[in-house]
Amino acid sequence: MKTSTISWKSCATAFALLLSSYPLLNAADKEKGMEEMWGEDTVAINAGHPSLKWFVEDKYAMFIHWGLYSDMGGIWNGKTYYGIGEWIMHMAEIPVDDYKAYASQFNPQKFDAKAMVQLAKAAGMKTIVITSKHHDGFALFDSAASDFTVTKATPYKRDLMKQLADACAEEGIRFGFYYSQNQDWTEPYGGNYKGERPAGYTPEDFDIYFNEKVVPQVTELLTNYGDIAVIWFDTPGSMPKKYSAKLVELVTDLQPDCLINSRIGGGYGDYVSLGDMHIPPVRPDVGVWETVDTTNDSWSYAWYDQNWKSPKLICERLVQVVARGGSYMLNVGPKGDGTIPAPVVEALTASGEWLAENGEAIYGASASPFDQGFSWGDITTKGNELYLHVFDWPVEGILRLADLRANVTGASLLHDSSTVAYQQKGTVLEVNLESQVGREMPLIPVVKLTFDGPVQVSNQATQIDGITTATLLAEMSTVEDCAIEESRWMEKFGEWKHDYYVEEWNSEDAKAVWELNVLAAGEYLVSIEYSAGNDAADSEWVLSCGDESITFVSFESGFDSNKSFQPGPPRQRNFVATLGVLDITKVGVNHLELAPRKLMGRGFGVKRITLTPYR
Ligand code: FHN
Repeated sequence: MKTSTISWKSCATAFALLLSSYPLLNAADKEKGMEEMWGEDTVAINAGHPSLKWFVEDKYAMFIHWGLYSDMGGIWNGKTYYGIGEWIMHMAEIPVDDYKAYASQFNPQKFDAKAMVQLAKAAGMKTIVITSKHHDGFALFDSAASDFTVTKATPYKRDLMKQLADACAEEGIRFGFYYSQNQDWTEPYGGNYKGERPAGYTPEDFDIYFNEKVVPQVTELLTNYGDIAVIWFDTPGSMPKKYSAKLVELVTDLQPDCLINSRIGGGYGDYVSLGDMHIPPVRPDVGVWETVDTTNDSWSYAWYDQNWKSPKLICERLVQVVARGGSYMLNVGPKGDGTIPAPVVEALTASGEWLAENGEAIYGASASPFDQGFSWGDITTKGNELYLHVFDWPVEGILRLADLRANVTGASLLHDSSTVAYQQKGTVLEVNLESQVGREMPLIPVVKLTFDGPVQVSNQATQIDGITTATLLAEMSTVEDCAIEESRWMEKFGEWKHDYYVEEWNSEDAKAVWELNVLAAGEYLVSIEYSAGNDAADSEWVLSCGDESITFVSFESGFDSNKSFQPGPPRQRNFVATLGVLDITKVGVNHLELAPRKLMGRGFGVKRITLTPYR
């Protein structure tokens, strides 16, 4: 990341909302914030782990959230509880005994491990990671350490994890377990137990839960199911570091090749799991990382959550993650009977067909040489090749790229090898897609460019190509006397949103500067997206580039009602204002500077500025 002053803490409103969305956090968690709960900001300390090679090359995994909550599907005692499906015990305040008794109804007769694994395979995924035990404490495997398991407490009686492990081994898919090590809502000494704690309870009694359930169960998982590729821990919260250390020791002893994600807590882990559903628009500097995402909004099945991602959107999100240097784990939520909802099967099959044709640009690919994406799509790379993933076909049929420190020797469409016209003048390349108009195209056409050497880029400035709209995000700026803050919050079915803002303008000397690489001089229509409270209304701002400038006033942007499933304060709304036309007269590197002229309060929070060619 090129910004040096970026801060990951949430802005006040969003942070309050976020904490109210997770009322189970204790006071210590609240002080430390969500970073501690996810452990996401800890750069992996074990980046030398040999299994990271496959992790980095494979790119794409299936995440599965499945348990008793899937059978409830969002309904308890005839009433729908909107929110994250697997949190229904918390949302509906289901008493521990009632929740445990529900296991007698769990009978996933339609579960077909082979079909599930084959779906992952058809989708182009290389690994499956499933919730062996989520926060509710119910184990989908046989365990001597608990009676609250699929084998002992349900009419189904068979070990679901064994079936899936065997099917993965047969089909050549890597297999891993999600395990909630800290939260266990049905264990009297577990984190955030939902019943009355036993008399004399002290927080140190977590030790009992840890030694009597976590250690034996993790041992079982790493002993009875063959080679385990990943053990995926979650919500470490304020769990003392010694427990994370103990788990690392256990996993390393039992299966040294098994990877551990950063949500083990305590600064441990072999790679970083970013915040849920976070696809960073600018390359993060956190070592090896992944984004976990869902096919809809909730993780586990809930009848009301029908916001399915389309096959194209799934491919786009995968490409964006790979283009920023990460790996993508996409979740499916099977129903209680073991079947996967039809829209998921369709979307994964169709996106898998795209990958079957275009996988060369994903598997084993490296990040784009550019730290950010483009308005038309994104780039992945391999050796001397660049792969341009065209999400939105350019209106004039031309893709313009600058600052390429190598010469193109060939251009073709990856899926059918048909040649594509191009012209390179110095470091600027124009790819001409006009002749492709009207031809049948894959979900995302990929242009494969071959160069005479590795492609290097000398500056990461946003390219202003004179054709498409360029977006300048807050996190792409360099700031002085103001700050770049992350705001993240959860919406209706548990989906996390992540935004960054330039805010906290301390003085009229403050400024945010975006570097531009202008390929076409001319007039650009400028818009700005911001949020501003009452105290910041009527601030005056100057946006300048070279000798040209625009002066404007910011208004209070108002509030949106809280869209989360938990009560909470309203969220400050964003407002988009068109500021006018800016004449950029110089080709090459320019600086777009935003500064207050009359500052009220701490000013507004700027999310993005866009520049659209005007004529
Ligand atoms: O609380 C869990 C949630 O239910 C889900 O399992 C996600 C997946 O990343 N992790 C936690 C919240 O971040």
